[in-house]
Amino acid sequence: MQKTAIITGILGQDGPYLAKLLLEKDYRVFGLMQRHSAPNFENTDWLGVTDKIEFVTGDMTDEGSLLHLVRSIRPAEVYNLAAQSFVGASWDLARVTTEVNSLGVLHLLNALKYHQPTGKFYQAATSEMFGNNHDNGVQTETTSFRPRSPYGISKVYAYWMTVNFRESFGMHTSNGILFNHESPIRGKEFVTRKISDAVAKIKLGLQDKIMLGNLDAKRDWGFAGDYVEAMWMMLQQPEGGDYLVATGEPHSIREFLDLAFKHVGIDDWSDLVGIDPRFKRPAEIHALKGSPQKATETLGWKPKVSFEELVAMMVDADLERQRVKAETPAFSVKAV
Ligand code: NAP
Ligand code: F7E
Repeated sequence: MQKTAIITGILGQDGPYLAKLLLEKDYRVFGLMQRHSAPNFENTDWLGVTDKIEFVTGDMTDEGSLLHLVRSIRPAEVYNLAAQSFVGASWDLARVTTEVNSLGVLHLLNALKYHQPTGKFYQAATSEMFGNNHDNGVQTETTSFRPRSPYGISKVYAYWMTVNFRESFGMHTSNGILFNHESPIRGKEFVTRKISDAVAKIKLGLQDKIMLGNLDAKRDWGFAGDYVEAMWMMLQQPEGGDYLVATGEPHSIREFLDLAFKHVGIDDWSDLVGIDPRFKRPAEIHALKGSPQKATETLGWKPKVSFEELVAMMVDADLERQRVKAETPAFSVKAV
């Protein structure tokens, strides 16, 4: 029988990649999107899945919409990817961040408990929950949480609520503690895409310089297309669980910049990058390095795309976007 899944956050980065994966596995995919006067389907278009997803309107802050969603679809699997996911904005938007990322998850778990308790649930947890904590330089599933941002704090609540529904009601709920993962459809406010977009424009003479914050922070970056496979694998296990998904390879923003500029033939980028304190965080996470050992051993998951390939893929995609834009004739309106 065809399986049915709900993906929240369908128009973001991970939603379209996961939808593509599930559609290839012959799932019926419902995508929850917020009500927008002008919804942006650019990311689902990029992956060629817009016409295959059944879009439904709802909001993580509106419990009634989630009860209705689960009751009417009765999904086999729910992937909760919706979030106010930008760490940098979470200090100014602490309440919205909490309402969406913490209480929203409680609403969705309750909807499943009441209307589809056998449905399996995936929660998009994050390395931001660890803050600067590590065990001998590495984060694992047993490293304690010490979040450094309202975003990280909101995700810790959701993490424990997901564990609690498993332990209290025997539901199949899982946390994927995912480290940074990127792609050509990453939002432009995140540092990797901000860089790939700017490098493409600088190469083509469309931008002079890029302004950034802390270049010394290190992140464990992987490819979003690889990471959504781990999400699906978690829900195919006999029981729910908590898994860390990472590459185990940290790189600094400086290294990302260096590879991105070199990819377009610019070796010395020192005059092309400026520092603007507005892009620095009130509290920074200095370095992240996750061990995906449990995911590898239990799920059989491994990252496929290397850091170098990821940087090249993102810069190439932004160069191609600019090429297409330049070749598209300007729209002319005929007087009638
Ligand atoms: P994203 O691109 O920011 O997408 C998040 C989506 O959530 C957006 O489509 C957004 O809708 C939707 N959303 C926000 N508020 C909502 C609300 N009130 N009701 C319904 N939908 C709402 O994030 P992503 O990179 O795909 O990440 C997916 C999930 O993984 C997020 O929960 C994120 O926190 C988590 N995560 C991401 C990473 C990473 O490196 N990418 C790592 C660890 C965890 P609009 O499109 O309408 O704005
Ligand atoms: O910042 C530094 C910044 O915003 C990465 C989200 O998906 O991954 C993401 O959160 C680093 C930080 O991602 C700029 O200070 C320097 O150290 O790309 P980011 P993030 O904060 O790591 C985690 C796992 C999530 O869960 C989140 O949802 O880059 N940085 N200069 C900058 N960052 C930004 N955004 N802009 C700059 O100009």
